[in-house]
Amino acid sequence: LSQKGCVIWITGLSGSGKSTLACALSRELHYRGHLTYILDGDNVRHGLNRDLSFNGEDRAENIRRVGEVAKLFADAGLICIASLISPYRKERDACRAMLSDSSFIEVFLNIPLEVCEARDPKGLYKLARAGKIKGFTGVDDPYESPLDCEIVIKQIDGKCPTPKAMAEQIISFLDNN
Ligand code: GGZ
Repeated sequence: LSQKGCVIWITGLSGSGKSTLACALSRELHYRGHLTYILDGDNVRHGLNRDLSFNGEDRAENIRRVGEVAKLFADAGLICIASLISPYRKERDACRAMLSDSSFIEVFLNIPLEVCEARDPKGLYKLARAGKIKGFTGVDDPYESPLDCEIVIKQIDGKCPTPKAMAEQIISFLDNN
């Protein structure tokens, strides 16, 4: 694991566990002596991006701004963990293009919609199915899976890996690249 900064970009559906993974990863990296910073979609939307809605244009701008800020952290030598749905391939690729080849690590948290929906930690899927939230990712708004990302995390024998196991999968990639 090198000391230079990078961006670990976690993409996936609402309820896939992006924020939990970001926290677990941050903790494991701290144990190993690294400085990290988490940019979480849900949090950033309360401050920097509080002017943005969930329409297509605003989601694209949300992704772009988080990409720009993530790059600043990486330039400062930190491991920046960005966790947002980031449903559009084009915008994720634009964030990748801001950084050098090895400094953008895209992680697809590939948890099936049914599983995310069954978890429904904030009851948002229920509201979306009832038509009370319009344009909810995976329900009536698109999610474009990465085609060629560095890391894919998925269920094994129908079970999600623990956050720690997911974090270790990412760290072993960093160690080897
Ligand atoms: C998707 C929504 C929506 C809609 C509110 N679609 O699971 P959460 O609750 O805590 O995280 C989701 C968060 C998504 O913000 P992001 O900045 O990650 O999204 S994006 O990258 O698409 O800009 C969800 C909640 O906000 N939420 N409305 N319509 N998720």
